[in-house]
Amino acid sequence: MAKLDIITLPDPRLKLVSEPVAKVDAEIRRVLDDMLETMYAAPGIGLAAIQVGVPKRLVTLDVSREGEEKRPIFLVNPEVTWVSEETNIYQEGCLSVPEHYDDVVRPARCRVKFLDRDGVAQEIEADGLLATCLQHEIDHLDGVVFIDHLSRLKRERIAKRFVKQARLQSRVGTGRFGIG
Ligand code: GNR
Ligand code: NI
Repeated sequence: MAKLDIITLPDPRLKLVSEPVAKVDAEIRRVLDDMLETMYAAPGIGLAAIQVGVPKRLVTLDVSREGEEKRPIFLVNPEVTWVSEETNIYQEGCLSVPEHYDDVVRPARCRVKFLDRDGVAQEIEADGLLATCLQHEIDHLDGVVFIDHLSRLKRERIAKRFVKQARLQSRVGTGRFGIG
């Protein structure tokens, strides 16, 4: 297994619509295993493949609590098949939007069909944090980040911060600024 680098805003790849996986083979399983290692190391409770620069419809997830036995879930080509009318508000964060957290309104429960790590079709019904995280990850597969659910003012404020930070980083790298 290998730990991969996680891309952050304003990387344009976060806006890509990821491609469905044709066959769950050894190469796909290797990407899933590397994603799980990357997610646990971050640490995060979910990860979409595009967050490590792979535009395929792959997700890893584990909402087990610290000290509990780990319960990793691998999802290939996940699709939301049903959402509740009832909504829920969670303070969300994202490994691709480090250090920003805000309330997001989403359906409180959902059903998701997917292929598991062995390529077998599964369907799960979720509520609570799992339902939120599933929707957050499937959003990533469609190029949507949680800040897209916030008001335009909040979204643009956060986006601007990351553009500014990226500009500063590139200047340090070229030695034209600061101590770089
Ligand atoms: O680690 C994560 N925590 C989290 C908390 C609330 C709602 C969603 C998430 S997902 C996030 C990891 C991540 O960025 N996945 O794409
Ligand atoms: Ni995320």
